[in-house]
This record gives sequence, C-alpha cells and structure tokens, in this order.
Amino acid sequence: MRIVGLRGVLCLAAAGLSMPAPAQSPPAQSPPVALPLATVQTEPLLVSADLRDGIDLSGDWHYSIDPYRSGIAGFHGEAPDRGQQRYLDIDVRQAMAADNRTLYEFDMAHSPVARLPGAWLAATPELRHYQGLVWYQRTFTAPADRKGRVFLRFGAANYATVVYLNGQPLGRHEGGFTPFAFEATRLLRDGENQITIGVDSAATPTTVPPPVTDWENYGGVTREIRLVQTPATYVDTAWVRLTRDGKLAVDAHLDGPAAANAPVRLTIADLKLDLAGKTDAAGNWRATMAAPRALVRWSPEQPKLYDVTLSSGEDRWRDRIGFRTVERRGADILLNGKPVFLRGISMHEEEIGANPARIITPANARALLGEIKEGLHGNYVRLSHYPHSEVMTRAADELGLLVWSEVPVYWMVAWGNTQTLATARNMLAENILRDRNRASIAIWSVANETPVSDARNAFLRQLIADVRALDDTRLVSAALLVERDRAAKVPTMAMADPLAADLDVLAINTYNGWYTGDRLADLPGSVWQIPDDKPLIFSEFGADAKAGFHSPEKMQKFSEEFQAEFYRKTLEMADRVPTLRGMSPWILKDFRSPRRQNPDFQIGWNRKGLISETGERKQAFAVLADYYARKAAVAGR
Ligand code: GCB
Repeated sequence: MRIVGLRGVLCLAAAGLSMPAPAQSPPAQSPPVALPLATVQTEPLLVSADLRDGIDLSGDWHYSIDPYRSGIAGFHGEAPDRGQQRYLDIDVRQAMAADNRTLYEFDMAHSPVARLPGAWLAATPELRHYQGLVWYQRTFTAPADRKGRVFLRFGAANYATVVYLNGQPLGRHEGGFTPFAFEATRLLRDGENQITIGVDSAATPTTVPPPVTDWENYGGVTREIRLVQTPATYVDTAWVRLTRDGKLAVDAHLDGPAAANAPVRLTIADLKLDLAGKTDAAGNWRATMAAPRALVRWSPEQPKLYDVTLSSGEDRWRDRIGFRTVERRGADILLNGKPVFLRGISMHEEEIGANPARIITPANARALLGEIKEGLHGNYVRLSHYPHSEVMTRAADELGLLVWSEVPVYWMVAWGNTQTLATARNMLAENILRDRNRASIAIWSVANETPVSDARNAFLRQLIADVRALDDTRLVSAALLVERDRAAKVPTMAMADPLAADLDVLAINTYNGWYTGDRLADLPGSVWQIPDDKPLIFSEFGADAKAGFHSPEKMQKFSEEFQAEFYRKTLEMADRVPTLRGMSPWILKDFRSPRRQNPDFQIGWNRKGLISETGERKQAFAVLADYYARKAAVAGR
C-alpha cells in the first residue's frame, strides 16, 4: 500500500551529513552539491529484502577516520579538497607517483581494515570512544548475470550515512536503526566496483536520539550490507495480516515500469490460499478475504509462521508471517481475543560477551531471547530504545515472544524543531514498514521518559497519528513520567501526562528504592494514581548489581542481594496495581553505558542486568523467573 502521506513523511529527513559531489577532474574544485530533496527520500523500501537473493558485502572494509569531516567540506565550508575525497575512484599511490604536483591525504586502498557489519568501537582501542565520521571502502564484483535492477541495501548504519558507488554519490540517510536502500542499477559497472560509505556517529541536540542517553552510541555500519537484485518491476512493499475482524488482508505496492494494472497473486501454500488480483494505476493492490478455517493463530505458546509469496510478473516476494490479533478492551490487552499478561523484560541491542560491537547474528539473537523465553518463562520483550535488528524481530517471531518496538525519542528531544520531527517521523515509518509483517510486534512505542510540554505533546501526537495511519492492527504506547507526591507518607505517584488520553497502553518506568531514598520494605505499599480504563505496563524497574558482589547482611547497593530484594518488593507492589497487564523490568543484560563510571562496580557498564555482560545469571534472575512461572501457571500457559 502506498499510505496516504507516507511519501511526504519519507521525503522530509534531510539533516545531518550533506553529500558533496566529487570533483570531476583534478585539481578542479566544485561547489558542494547537497543531494536534491527528492533523492533524499528513503524509498525504495524493499520490505523483507533480507529474504531476497543478493550478494552479502559483509567482510573486511578499509577504513579511515575523518574527525574534521574534511571529505564533506573544506575548512572554510567550501567544497571538500580533492585531496580529502575518500570516495574518489582512483589509485592514490599511482596518481602521486605519476605527477609530483598531486597530493592526496588519504589512501583508502591501503588503510587498515575492519569487519563490517559491526560498530567501530571494537575494531581498535583508538576507536573505542570515537564519535564522528569514518569512511569505509571496499571493492566487489558485479553479478555476471545482471538484469533488472540492483539495490544497495543497508540493515542500519549509525547515525548519518552517505554512500558512493564508483566515485559517484548514491544517496544519504539519517537514523541509526532502520534499513535503507539506494538503487545502484545505473552506476554499477561490469567487473570490479568500488563502494565507499561515510558514517557519522555524532549526535547533536537535533538528532534522534540527542547526545545524552544511557547507552553506548555504537557508531558504524551495524547491520548487513547487501546488493539485492530485482526484476525491473518488483514488489517494494507488502503487508499481509489478520485484521481484528478476522479477515486476511494484503496491501502491496509495485515499483517499476510495469507496476500499473499488473496482475498480482498472493499464495500461502500451507493454507491452500491463492488470491489473484490486479494493481491500480499507481501500482497498489489491496485485497481482503475471510481467513481460512485451517489458519493456526500465532501466539507465544504456538508461534506458527507461514510461508507467504506475492508474485507479479517475474518477481516473487517472500516472507514468513504469523497471523494473530492484538487489541485493547478496557484495561485488558487481548491476544487472539483473550486477555494476556505480558511477562517480559527490556533489552538493548548488544550481544552477550565482554566486548560487544552490536553484532546481532541469528545465534546471538537466540542466545538473548532464549534467556527470556526459556530462562525467565517470559512471553514478551521490550526492544529498547530504538528499532532492533530485523534478525531480532524475526527471532522473536520464531521463538514466540511478543514485542514492544520503539523509536529513540528519548529524554531531551528538540521538540520545537521541524527537522527533528521529520527525522523522528521518518524513523518511525521505516520501522513500522520494515516490521508490520512480524506477528511478534504487539506495541509500537513513540517515546521514553519525555517531560510534558506543549511542544512535546504536539510532537508525540504527530507520531501517534503516524502509527495509526501506518498500522491499525497494533497498540500504541510510550513510557511516561509520573509525578511523586512529596508530602505523602507512603510512595505516591500520579500520572499527570495529557498524552495518556492518546495512547492505547499506559507505560511507566519506576526506580523507587534505587534512585530514590525509599526503603525497599515500603515499596509494596506504594500508591499509583493512574487512569483505570486502560492497561498499564511497568515498562521499566530495576537496580544495579555487579555479578559476584555479595552483601547479605548490609544489603549494600550493587550487591546481588539488594537487586534480588528490590525485585521481590517491586513485584509485591506490582501485584497490587489492579490495571497492570505486563512488565518489562530493566534489563536482561548489563550493557555498555559511558555515563556509568563507578570504578568498583560499573566502569562503563550499566549493571541493572539480570545477567552480566558475559551471561552469568544474578540472584534476581531466579526471583523474576519464579514469579513469571507462577503467572504462566495461573494463566494456564
Ligand atoms: C531509565 C531509562 C533507561 C536507563 C535506566 C537506568 O529510566 O529509560 O534508558 O538505562 O533508566 O538504568 O537508569
């Protein structure tokens, strides 16, 4: 479906790295040419491109740091000096040997190498805390049997990215956590090709997220880069789902010269479903049909997925999709029509290990999600605070975990800045369009812990409206702040956020007893003044513990005993909140955070994990696992 207004949303993001055009012949200096807005849009979308055939460009790439962004602009703001243009398609050594007037202050082909995908912080100790621009380059051989169209598709690169093919600009993208693709058909040549990527990790007050967060800003190309081939006309987006009224619905959009009035066919062999149709003049196809009787609904207990194919002309779009409904009735969350309690935990995108580089392979994803599903008896995960790898959401589909998916609209966002809003909208749209086919995703969240103001309310209302326009089959939430009544004798919290009225699910992060002076024994008696007509989730609660640090008598902070007791008392409190329908405590695994520098316990790690960075379970793990096991038994699953 080409959603009304979507093209507009996707065209808006234009901040960040600008893209200079390369000088044509040495030593000419041409003015910087920012790509025209029309080519900045992130289309093509290539939904489910990870399942399309392609050439994987993972492996060794040469890299070169560019802390002053000299490859983007000269030191007076003019076009970048040719001697700094890392993306030139030249042999630097040869050029300098041939003419002693020539100067290049880079040579990508002889620069060190790093493996992509993977954040650069793990590549060398020098890059551990580097935030800024890094250039990557490699060569590859074009597929011999080239016909149709070729796209360069990135799973994600953090944060702003410019891409050049054979010395020519291909496109730019802003946003560190969502996929993007550029058409390379025209610039690709037979035989060897050179690709150069400039990735700038620097956050500014107007980026999403802004500079101050509580996690590591993993700079670089963190997800796979592939060359994807399609026929001239191909299925760019497809969304196949079960609607709340029990119908199977499909929306698809074809792109290419034969997209209009084209025959299309949806097949789900396992269900003997074969539905034929025709696109309209804009290449869109929308159809609904009664769900087949044999359809097994996806659930955490039975995560049934079907092979779905959408064919048109020479193109065959494939996905593996589960079908279920998610809705709200009063204070209940209904999965397939039945109330469900979300037994979850929060998680950052960081693999288990002493030196993570945000490399999420299927095995890494399963190791993390397995701790939740089997270890904690969970049925739910909050993938915080940004869209996680599609490897992760596919693994959640397969393992049977419901998912809260969010965008990094976090803490202090530039609410009044129209460009920041455009960036956030773009990110949200890219996330939803990528993952609308994932049965696991139940909740789209638009923000985390953002103080109420008119500008913030307007910003978030726009995002909520976007979610509803892009996907009417899931629930919308945001982790909200509450107000503490300082005069009350027992911990008393009230929700005074007007956004509560706009959301389907209310969500609160609570750290009473960790960041506050409350005694843990007083937590169960807490009073929560929350609207009672909607489901509430404790989207976070937690306390740090350093695995192996014990303090059974004193119950010192950072001890495993303190964390375990914090969980016991907070869970007792949770049991007394009548509209509570789920929780995702903070957090599954200790994660890197430069703001955490206590030398005895933290040294750059947030220690609120129930497992350490290397996977050791702390005492509190068993406390939550037992609680969830009891909840699951009561629910009969
Ligand atoms: C929060 C934030 C989360 C932090 C956590 C903490 O409220 O949402 O990003 O990491 O608290 O550990 O303080």
